[in-house]
Amino acid sequence: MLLTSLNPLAVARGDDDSEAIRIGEATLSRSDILGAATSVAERVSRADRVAVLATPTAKTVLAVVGCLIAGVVVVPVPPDSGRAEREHILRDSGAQAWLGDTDEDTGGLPVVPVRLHARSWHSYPEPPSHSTAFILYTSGTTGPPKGVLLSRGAVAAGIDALAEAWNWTFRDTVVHGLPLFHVHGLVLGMLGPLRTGSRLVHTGKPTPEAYAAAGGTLYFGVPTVWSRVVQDEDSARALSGARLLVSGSAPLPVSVFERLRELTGQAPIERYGMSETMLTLSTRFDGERRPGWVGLPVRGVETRLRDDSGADVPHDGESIGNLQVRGATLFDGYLNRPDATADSWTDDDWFVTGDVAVVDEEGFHRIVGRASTDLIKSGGFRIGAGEVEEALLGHPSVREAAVVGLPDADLGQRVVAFVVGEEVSEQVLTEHVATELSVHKRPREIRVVESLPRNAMGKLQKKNLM
Ligand code: MCA
Ligand code: AMP
Repeated sequence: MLLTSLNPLAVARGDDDSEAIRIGEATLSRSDILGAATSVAERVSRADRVAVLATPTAKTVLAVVGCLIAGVVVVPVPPDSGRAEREHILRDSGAQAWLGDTDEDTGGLPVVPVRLHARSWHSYPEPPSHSTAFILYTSGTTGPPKGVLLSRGAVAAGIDALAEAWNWTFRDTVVHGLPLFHVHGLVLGMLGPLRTGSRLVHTGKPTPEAYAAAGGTLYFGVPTVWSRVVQDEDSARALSGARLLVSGSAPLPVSVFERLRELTGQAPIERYGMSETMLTLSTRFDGERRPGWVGLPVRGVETRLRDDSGADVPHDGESIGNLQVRGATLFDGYLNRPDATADSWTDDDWFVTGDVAVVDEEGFHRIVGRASTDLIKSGGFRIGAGEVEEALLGHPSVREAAVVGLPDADLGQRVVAFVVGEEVSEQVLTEHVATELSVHKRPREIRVVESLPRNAMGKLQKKNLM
């Protein structure tokens, strides 16, 4: 078995004709996936990179796997991405074709059809492990989202490290209902099952009822999903027979951790990651699970804590430092952004996560928060305050805007916009952001103010808005 292979089907095990993936209305066996995805590979193989409209459907699975088979870079496009965001993703990535519905805004790209029943058994050589598998767009504190370059080797290493930490095997049935355009749903949630040979049930929306009905062994969710599960006690109890309940993408409140343990009889696994690093820290299937803590570095990853002057921060369970990581799961930089890429690494080649953390004597990590208040996590989605402010300023009624993430019991943080302007309509502005960027980036609240808090130099004091 090639550990660096990213043809996920190269490590298929078991019965090729039984159900491998259930998603939307479709069920696919491994042999369905291999045949139909290879047929996609034949149609895209002359391209370098293509856009895949990442709806939670069988066609997305086939499009992604087909590109991986052919060695063509996949640029997942969030289905709800609005005009400005989609235009940016398509232009910045240089995508040459569009795999997905044609009644969408395809940015003028030629459309390559994905057919569920097409079959090809052509065999493609495995591309080098350093070649790019995905360009994933993710928000920064300012400006439009940046394209994260993830190599085939990094993706494979990331999945294999989690397989080891979670004892994840072909005996598992993975269940989740996460979007297929981020690492969580796409890499862990879709390629993970294919590479480990486990079955996948994608529930569509990640509702408590759908999770309860899915009958899985390994459940993935963002904290918002788990917080909704514990409010539906019957659904939560139905998960008692699962092997592992895994939470990540944002901090899991201790109260939700405890409630999950009470209702299901098992403590959830918490793990930490980023689009740029994939998953780097996790508690283990056979190790301690401590509420509020995300565990140990996964295989192939190292971490360190540094203070603002670059000095080591002691691992005493209390001292807070900037979390830096390095290892096999890291990205290769931001597309077209050498400046941002250079800023993200230290001189001695550690990636600066932008998260602050503590580490205890046993090497257990707790994420304390982010160094910048301008990156918001809402429902597990990463949202840059700057991009929302820019979208708001693009509306004629807005003169000034400041966006912050305020605590929210359901979403972790909710996007709140403070705006100065004339004849501001909250509904119009919310809609404007939802259609320019994407629906989850829309402010959940707009507060119209006379002026924004600024210091004597005129610099915005966001802390005063939080
Ligand atoms: C509301 N809606 C609108 C508008 N307002 N539609 C258009 N325009 C509007 N103005 C509709 C939405 O389309 C949607 O409809 C519905 O309202 C609910 O939207 P929303 O409130 O945003 O969603 P939610 O139901 O509250 O979603 C909660 C969620 C979601 C399911 C937990 O936040 C989610 O999927 N999060 C996962 C994020 C994730 O995977 N992050 C991973 C990145 P309809 O229901 O009809 O569609 S982190 C990562 O990858 C790293 C590596 C890691 O560590 O994992
Ligand atoms: P994204 O690039 O969308 O994956 O977002 C990455 C960010 O999500 C990280 O930098 C963290 O701030 C946050 N994050 C991911 N997992 C966790 C976790 N288990 N606990 C706290 N924050 C997390």
